[in-house]
Amino acid sequence: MPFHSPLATRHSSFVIRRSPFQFPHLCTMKNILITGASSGIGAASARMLHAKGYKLGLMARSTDKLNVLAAELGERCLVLTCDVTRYEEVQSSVQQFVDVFGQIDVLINNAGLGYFDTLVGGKIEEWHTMVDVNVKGVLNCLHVALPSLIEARGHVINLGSLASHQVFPNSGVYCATKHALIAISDSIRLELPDKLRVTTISPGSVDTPFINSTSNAQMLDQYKDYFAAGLRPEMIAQQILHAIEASAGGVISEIIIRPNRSMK
Ligand code: NJP
Repeated sequence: MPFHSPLATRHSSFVIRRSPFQFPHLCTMKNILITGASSGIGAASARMLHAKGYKLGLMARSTDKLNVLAAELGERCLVLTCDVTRYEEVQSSVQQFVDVFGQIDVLINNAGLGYFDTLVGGKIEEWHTMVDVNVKGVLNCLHVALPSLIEARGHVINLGSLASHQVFPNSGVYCATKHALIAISDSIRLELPDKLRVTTISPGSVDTPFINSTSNAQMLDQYKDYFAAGLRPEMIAQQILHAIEASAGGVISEIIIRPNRSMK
């Protein structure tokens, strides 16, 4: 069976191949589970990865949006309705994915949200939800997927943020949740260096519906143009693809990407 990879270069009628054994993961790095695939960065990543031939598990709560995306993409997609804060739902989704595709080669922990507010004005339910989705949701997915990922010598990609590295006003709890992802990524790297690759993708503001979660009307007004002028989600998808496909030569531990605010 021909081995098609980024290392296989077509010259008119023949294909130059390198031995799969030199780069064993390229033979199997096919099945990608994306959380938060119904919108923004997750949906853009699904489109880009699908175009490259990967098989995808599309996870989110919004079945209708996932179905629309899956219909657009066609075959090689599995819709997995799942709230990442519910461990049993994550278990069931991961099981379905493994039943259909065999193993998880890449887990993209992308589902997340942020509510902009001051510490004094912040709502406790919103703080809890950010911790539940951005931290516990990632841990739920990691815990359930780890055995399959290890078996596959796979790759975990965590969606961090500039807020993983610095604290911004009016988003202190969000920043805390994104700081936690650095610790989670580092612990994977330290404990499983010969079994898993791990990459943290840390973007600045990205033009997605992300900011629309903010319930404080004044904050929404203050930030919405800032996010609208942010990075395109396809730019983040491109970094995810790069992290997956570049891993033949080395592991990309982290990509930090900021909007080019000098552009008009
Ligand atoms: O946001 P959005 P982004 N269970 O709102 C899903 C980080 N980030 O693409 O369940 C399962 O378009 C939700 O699906 P649904 C950010 O922190 C962003 O911008 O159907 N899924 C949707 O698919 C996040 O980690 C910016 O509502 C749940 C997705 O999450 C990641 O990028 C900057 C869920 C959110 O899509 C993607 O965000 C930055 C749950 N309980 C980092 N709750 C930025 N946009 O500026 C939510 O540095 N989802």
